[in-house]
Amino acid sequence: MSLGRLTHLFRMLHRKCRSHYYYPRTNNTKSRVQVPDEKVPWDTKWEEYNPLTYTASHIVGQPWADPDITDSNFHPQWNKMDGNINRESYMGVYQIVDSYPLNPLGRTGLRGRGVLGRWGPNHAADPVVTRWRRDKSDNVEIHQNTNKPILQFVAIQRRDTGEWAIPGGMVDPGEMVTSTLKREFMEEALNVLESDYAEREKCKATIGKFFEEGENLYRGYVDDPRNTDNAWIETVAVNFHDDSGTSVGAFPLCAGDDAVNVRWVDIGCDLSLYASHIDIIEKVVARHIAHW
Ligand code: RP5
Repeated sequence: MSLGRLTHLFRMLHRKCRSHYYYPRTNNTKSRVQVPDEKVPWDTKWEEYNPLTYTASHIVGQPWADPDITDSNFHPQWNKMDGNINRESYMGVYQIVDSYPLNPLGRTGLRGRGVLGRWGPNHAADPVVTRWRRDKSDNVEIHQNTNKPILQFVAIQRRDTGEWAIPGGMVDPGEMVTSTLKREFMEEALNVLESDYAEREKCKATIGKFFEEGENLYRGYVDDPRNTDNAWIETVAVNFHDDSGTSVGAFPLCAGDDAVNVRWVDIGCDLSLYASHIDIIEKVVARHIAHW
């Protein structure tokens, strides 16, 4: 087996959602069954597997969340568009077992929905906004070890875990992914929610134009710590690159909404990021032949 294929399989095992004993946002009260690598695939028999079922009480009844699977008025259309809710997975057709959708990457050590709104795939969008790192004379900086230019991306620090991340967010029902990408970037990295009408309109116009030229980087599963056996996050990640650094690259950043900090971060292989965002960042590096 090639090294590339081995690396791919290793990553496909989803780790972040198994690596914490306690499920996020539960004050260490809801624990996961620890799932060893070899027991992750559903087709590996594990008869004693009987994890906790947990759905956070604060999501019950929210307009953005599904009802309980046992609700007699809930008739989800799995693996397809369900009205304006996208229940299709980028990972292919997922199984439904005893009425519950099964995580396509395998066991996570927790049943239920956790804090996720949807059973099955929860669709997100991640804008990867990049520019070159430049010195005081405005020359692109080259890394002395790799002899490649250093790429930077706009990263936010998440309020929930404190980790640095791509400023992504969930796709609202009926919303185009292109709109989610713009909305999330403007809310989390430019704080438009707290700007006045005139500023917001100006920002929308500039971002709208800049976001016309996106390059698809990735669509698929995110190894998010909130994933469960029956609910998981998938994303579409798109790169918006400011080559000259004069448009969005020169914009003043300001953290908003779910972000407590925002900044341009130098990209390198030693970055530590939320969920599996480092895998998305690695793809943008390959696209621009940048330092890694
Ligand atoms: C990640 O969580 C996605 O890649 C996206 O960045 C983010 C969406 O969740 P929220 O930031 O809305 O909590 O899995």
